[in-house]
Amino acid sequence: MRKEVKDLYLSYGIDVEEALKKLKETKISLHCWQLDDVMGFENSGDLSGGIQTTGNYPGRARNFSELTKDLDKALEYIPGSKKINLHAIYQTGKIVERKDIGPEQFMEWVKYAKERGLGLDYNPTIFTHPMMVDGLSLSSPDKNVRDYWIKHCINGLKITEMFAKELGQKSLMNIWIPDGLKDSPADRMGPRLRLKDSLDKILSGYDYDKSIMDVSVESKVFGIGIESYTVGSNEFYLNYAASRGILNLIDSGHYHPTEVVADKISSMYSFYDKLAFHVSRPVRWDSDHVLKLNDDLQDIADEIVKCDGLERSYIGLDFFDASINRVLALIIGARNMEKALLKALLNPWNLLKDAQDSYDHSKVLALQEEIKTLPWGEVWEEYLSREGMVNDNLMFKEIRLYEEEVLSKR
Ligand code: RNT
Ligand code: ZN
Repeated sequence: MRKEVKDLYLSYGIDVEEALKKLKETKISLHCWQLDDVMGFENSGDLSGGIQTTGNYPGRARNFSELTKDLDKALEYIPGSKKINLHAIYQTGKIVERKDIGPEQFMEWVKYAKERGLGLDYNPTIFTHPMMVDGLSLSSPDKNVRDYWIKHCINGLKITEMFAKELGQKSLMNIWIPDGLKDSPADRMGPRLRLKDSLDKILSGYDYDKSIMDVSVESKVFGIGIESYTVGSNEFYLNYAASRGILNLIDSGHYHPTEVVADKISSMYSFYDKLAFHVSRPVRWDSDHVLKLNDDLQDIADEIVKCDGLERSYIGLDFFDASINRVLALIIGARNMEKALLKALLNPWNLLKDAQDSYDHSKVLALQEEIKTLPWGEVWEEYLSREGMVNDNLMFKEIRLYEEEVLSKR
């Protein structure tokens, strides 16, 4: 990186070294499910629960060894501190019934993470399963169904706590359920009260160590085939999380297209100490396209940085595209998250804030536009080289090679 670049940023009051340090320390949780189209290792059949992968690109990882091989490849190109985000369906060894999945089913993952200095996060898998009767789980009118998934989640708390203990890194368990209705509900309240009760039973079902792990709930606006009513709506989970002292997870694909997701972050941090994210990219009905470095992503990164939220956020990614090289998709999405955070860390927020507070909106506009052309790309290249990683151009060529040599032979 040229000295002129550092000096230029310094003239805006920005210390490039400080920005690079913060970026390197910020943990990004890489979702393993981009690599196998959310299939997992249970052979549970086609994905269901209002989510869908489209495309049939060759080379999908079909088991633990292929998935970790692809993950290792992706890790070679994703700078900074990383965690891996797992779902219950990625249990290994002798496959057990979903409700019985416990810490033993994740020891291979712990070994994998330990060897690489990675953290792990966990998600109960409450979709693609026969006990999702009529598509319902924790909000089902059938007590057997609710109890089944309550047990699955209580075991999840134990798995998550084990991850945190074994790896010495904080861990998140996130609960997302697809429960909802295709057409106008006759009863909106009943399912919500049942969901509330089920969540209470989960949280009181195991006394997990709150100093090393967190639990979050993830709302959604609608799903495919679940267009008219989502039990776990935004208001439902916001209030649930606030009243129970747990986290609310913001999936950036789970709001109405005209809502500005980034605007929610400062509102949330006004009342919550910590926040969780699934950073994604919604397109039409789909909430899970690969992250692009677009304004939506930049706004989210800017707000996290401005709210001093880097250390108070669980930043997870959530997209799944089966129509392109899956390893490349994971790398590009993760690199874009890092790029957005870097750009956010290099922006002179204090100057902008001062201008706003002194009613100088002309200066706000001028400065906002001026900083867009600062040479952040050169800082990005520097970051990659310090991390021992090749640039985007070479990365693409090398992943192409991996595709020829490994993925296309599957
Ligand atoms: C679905 C939710 C959920 C899943 C993953 C697989 O709409 O975003 O987080 O994508 O858990
Ligand atoms: Zn999500």
